[in-house]
Amino acid sequence: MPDTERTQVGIVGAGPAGLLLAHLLDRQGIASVVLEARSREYVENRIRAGVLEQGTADLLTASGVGERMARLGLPHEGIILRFGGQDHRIDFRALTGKAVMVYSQHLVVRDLIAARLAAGGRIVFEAERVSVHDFDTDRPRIRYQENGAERELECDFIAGCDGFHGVCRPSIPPGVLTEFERVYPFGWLGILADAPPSSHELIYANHERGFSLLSMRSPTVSRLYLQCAPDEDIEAWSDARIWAELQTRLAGPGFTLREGKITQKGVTPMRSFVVEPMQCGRLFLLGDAAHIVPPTGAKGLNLAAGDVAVLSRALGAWYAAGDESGLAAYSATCLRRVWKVQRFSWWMTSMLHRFETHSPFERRVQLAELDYVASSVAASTALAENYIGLPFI
Ligand code: FAS
Ligand code: PHB
Repeated sequence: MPDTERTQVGIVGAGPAGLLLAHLLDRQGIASVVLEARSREYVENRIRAGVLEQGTADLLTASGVGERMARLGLPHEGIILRFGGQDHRIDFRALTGKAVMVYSQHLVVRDLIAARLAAGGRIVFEAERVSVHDFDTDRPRIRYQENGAERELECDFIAGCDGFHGVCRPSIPPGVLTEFERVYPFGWLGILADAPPSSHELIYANHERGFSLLSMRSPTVSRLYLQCAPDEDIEAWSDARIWAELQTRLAGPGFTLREGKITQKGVTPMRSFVVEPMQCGRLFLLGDAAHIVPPTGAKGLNLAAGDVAVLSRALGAWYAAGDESGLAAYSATCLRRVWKVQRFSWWMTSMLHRFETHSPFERRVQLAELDYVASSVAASTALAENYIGLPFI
């Protein structure tokens, strides 16, 4: 017989969604247990997103985990669109009064793990064979193995925060979910390099040879991406070849791209994905478990934070007053924002990447769209208000 433990909310996954949810629930006096398949060392060093919307940064600060972000985060008041050999700055502060925070996802994860453990929170790392059960009843259960021992977690609710390849979404019976997907004919080859960022702000470049992005992680670490085939073999890309391609695609007026030691490289395929609804009985899906966006709009992590804001509020109302309305409306509330963010991420991706299937007419229309965004206050405001982040609720 497995050892049985009881909590209020069982959370599968210690990425940004699962950890932020556990943190916000704890601040409402709601107990949770987080079950994570990987080691603490692995999740704390997994390099992914780099841009926090104003709402996400404010949520971290307001909930008491923003100290290191305040010290190391880089506030950014705009981005640069580079096309046709020219630069066009989108001024977030002037257009929206807001900004974004460049702060690496793995540091958000470290900050949240530290806060949970300092508060006595329970995170089971290297949990194996996690499975979810009876979420169509009021006594859902999670089974797993810890150091080879069978365990069972009894809870009131299960939060599926286990990412795109997790176990929770596939555990929902056939016929309940509808999937929406668009797979893009390209991916991103991303690098981390010990090179001071060559620009104070992010540069999104549309070049004849393909898209590239200059981002950063700190005053001494650059994060750069270039569009590649979705199944690109990273072994075919020497450091010299990567830098040469970035030099070509990021060439701009008065711009010099500083090179340095590449410390990490990888290829990420691109898709847009949404599942409806984002809940089934007492199982709720959050973050990448429910939706994936192409990273062009810097939205993946921020969408996860939005889902957490909605569910943590709804669970708080249920425990405080038995109010079920927020839980019943969880999917509809999240999906309104999810689809607007999907649209923006699809639009940024379509506008900035080279499509081999584009006719010469479509290529001209794409360049005209960039020119319109760069030259119209209305169009650049629309980009800015989506980039800094739509309201969570
Ligand atoms: P996560 O995937 O971060 O976390 C899920 C967690 O669940 C993981 O720790 C996983 O180990 C765990 N898990 C999975 N299955 C489990 C099981 N069966 N049992 C227990 N635990 C399980 N977004 C951006 O905005 N900008 C970017 O540049 C960017 N780059 C990315 C690069 C890559 C390679 C990937 C995969 C994603 C990238 N994203 C980016 C998106 C990414 O940041 C996600 O949106 C973000 O991690 C979402 O957080 P979570 O929903 O918590 O999912
Ligand atoms: C990053 O810094 O990793 C990053 C920034 C902006 C994006 C995507 C990725 O749109």
